[in-house]
Amino acid sequence: MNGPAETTARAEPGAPSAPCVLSGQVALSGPGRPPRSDGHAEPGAMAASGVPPESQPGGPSEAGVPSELGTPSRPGLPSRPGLPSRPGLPSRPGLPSGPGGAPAELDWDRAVELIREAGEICLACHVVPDGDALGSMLALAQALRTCGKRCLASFGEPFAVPAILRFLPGQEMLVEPARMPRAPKLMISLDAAGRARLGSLAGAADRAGALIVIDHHASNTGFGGVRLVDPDAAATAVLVEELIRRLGVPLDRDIAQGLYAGLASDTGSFKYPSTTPEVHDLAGRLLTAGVRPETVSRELWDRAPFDYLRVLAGALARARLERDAAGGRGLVWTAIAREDRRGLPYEQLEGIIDQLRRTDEAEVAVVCKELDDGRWYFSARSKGHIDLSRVCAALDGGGHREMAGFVWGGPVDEALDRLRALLPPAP
Ligand SMILES: [Mn+2]
Repeated sequence: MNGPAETTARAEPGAPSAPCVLSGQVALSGPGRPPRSDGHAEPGAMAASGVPPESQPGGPSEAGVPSELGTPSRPGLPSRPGLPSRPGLPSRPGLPSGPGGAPAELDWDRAVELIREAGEICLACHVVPDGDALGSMLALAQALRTCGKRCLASFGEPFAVPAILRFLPGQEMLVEPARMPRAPKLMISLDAAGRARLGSLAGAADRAGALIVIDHHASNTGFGGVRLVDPDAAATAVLVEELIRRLGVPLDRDIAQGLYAGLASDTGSFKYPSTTPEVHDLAGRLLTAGVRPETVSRELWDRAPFDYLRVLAGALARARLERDAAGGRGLVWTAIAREDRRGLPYEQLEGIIDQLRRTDEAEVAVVCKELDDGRWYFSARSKGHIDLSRVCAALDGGGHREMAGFVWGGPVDEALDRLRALLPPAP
């Protein structure tokens, strides 16, 4: 873990002398920057504290449950027209704001204003951060540092950056949650659908003089005084990029890297239906800023210790196909007990579901993974015909239609029986 590293106000080396718009004037778009519009992907549903992003509030709330990447999406939403390239403009006519739509123009303005006035800014993302949570937070932290702000970034215990995210720049700004101010003057919450998702930092959020919430989960509970929440955004990174743009901070490679990690994570490597033209536009701008997509992909998904191959082989060898399950649509599942892990950390098991869900004969894929504490985490995927968020909600978990999960304290077979019974019959 990175040691506590309180950053003091300083400009990013090589940054322009006045990279930020912090005095109320407008921020011009960078030269050559294309007009921008938001992605309109389905949000990730979110969970109570410590539960993977595929789980919803109301699910189990233990910290230490790993996160799963990606957010499936709801196709067919109309795209929104491009946003103005300058902040402070009147709100866009005809565009929704508030719950269910884009953030209100007023909230963007208030966020920029609060940041402008702040000396120190505390950032927090959800516990057991994924690529979007940590990537978005570190990108914003670096942008704020460029603006000359003292910036502390953290997340609730367990305070450990997942191995696959250790390549993200800006981690020198991470501090242990206990070192965050008890009552920050300005706090920004990222990718957390509710205060509980901030874990041990929820209290600091409650006590903050001002709380800006940046999130894209439909299940967002409505916390925070200034809400940059857009359930149609493909990732929190999409919203952070807009905030950074409104602050007038140019995207450098390190900032872009965090945003790209968020975007790639929550679109499943640009494979989910949340992958809109706007998502690719943003990805293009991030590549222009210097991101190497092959590097990010390799770090996030395409590397593992050799033992992983053995663990994967075992999980695949144990896989069972139940063609008659789910009303004949089929279920494929496997289980990975702690002793099957060969000492690999739990987080290393994240990609195994992606192998199982290839199965043509099964609409539903499930990987049952034993947690370090002996409970089991069930990762479930469907191909869209079955709404797994409902199925898993009935088991005290939750998530999205195509990606959901739940934690189970009893025997695996018992959970599988319950799950089978909850899968809908043939149409
Ligand atoms: Mn996200």
